[in-house]
Amino acid sequence: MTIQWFPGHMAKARKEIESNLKLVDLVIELVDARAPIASQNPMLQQIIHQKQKITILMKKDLADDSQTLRWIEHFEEQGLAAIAINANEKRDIAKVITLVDKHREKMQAKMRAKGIVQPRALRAMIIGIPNVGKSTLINRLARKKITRIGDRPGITKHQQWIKVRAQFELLDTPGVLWPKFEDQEIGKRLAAIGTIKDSIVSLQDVAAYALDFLQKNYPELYQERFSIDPSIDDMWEVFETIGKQRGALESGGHVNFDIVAEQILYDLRSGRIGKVTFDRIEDDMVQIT
Ligand SMILES: Nc1nc2c(ncn2[C@@H]2O[C@H](COP(=O)(O)OP(=O)(O)O)[C@@H](O)[C@H]2O)c(=O)[nH]1
Ligand SMILES: [Mg+2]
Repeated sequence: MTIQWFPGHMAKARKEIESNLKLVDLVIELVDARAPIASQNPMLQQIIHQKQKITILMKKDLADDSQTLRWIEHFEEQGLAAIAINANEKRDIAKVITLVDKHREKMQAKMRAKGIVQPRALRAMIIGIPNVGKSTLINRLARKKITRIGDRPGITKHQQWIKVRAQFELLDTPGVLWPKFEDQEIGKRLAAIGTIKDSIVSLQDVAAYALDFLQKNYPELYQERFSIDPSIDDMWEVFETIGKQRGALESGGHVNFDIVAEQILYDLRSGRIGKVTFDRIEDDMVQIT
């Protein structure tokens, strides 16, 4: 699904989340481990105010492990609770539950201190930009496919609580917020990892950006996948070579650059090139919001 973010749409998304926030004790913010800063919503902190938050770096199976480790450290140094997961790994889902449990214990201890003998369960909601893995994580936490009444057209959506554990309840609908699309560089990173739909950015531009990034940051992975010397930085030549290697030709024997771009991005997004992180911890343009 491609979501177009118009000002009215953004205001509505924000309002919806603000009303749901009143129902929860904890916000679970999802970001993409391949771009943990670019994939944050630029206004999340303003929207959630002082609400407790944990951050989950999703798709760690596709991200550069050494960068992921450093990002987690960086978040923790800022006093932010963060973990990285692959939503398809059971033990990673267990880690999410353990982290939420820590917050629940704190919350319930406070309630007990106020004289509440049997504190209620912790309530949480998941928030993130499109494609970050919100539905996947909700389904994994629910342990079975949830069929929501609201998924059928013409039927009013009823919000429901999923009982993840006796003491951990999760809102079944995630908060969907917009990505940072004003900044060109961030836009390219989000497009490279497949978060921003190809229709808004030229496929060839994104693929060229990705190749250039790989040449500079992951020359071995680049050479391994494309069998081209990473020092050849003429993108026309690189596209030509890859196109010929793979037979991405059109009538007349010319290389079809759109097909080449598609193949490069497919290789990248599916992890066939290797584990790659676009937001570099040493990169000082990235700012935690
Ligand atoms: N490799 C990998 N893919 C994931 C992970 N989590 C989600 N995905 C995939 O990311 C895509 C978007 O996920 P989805 O849950 O629909 O995102 P949503 O738009 O935030 O609800 C789907 O193809 C998922 O299978 C993960 O941890 N690792
Ligand atoms: Mg979804």
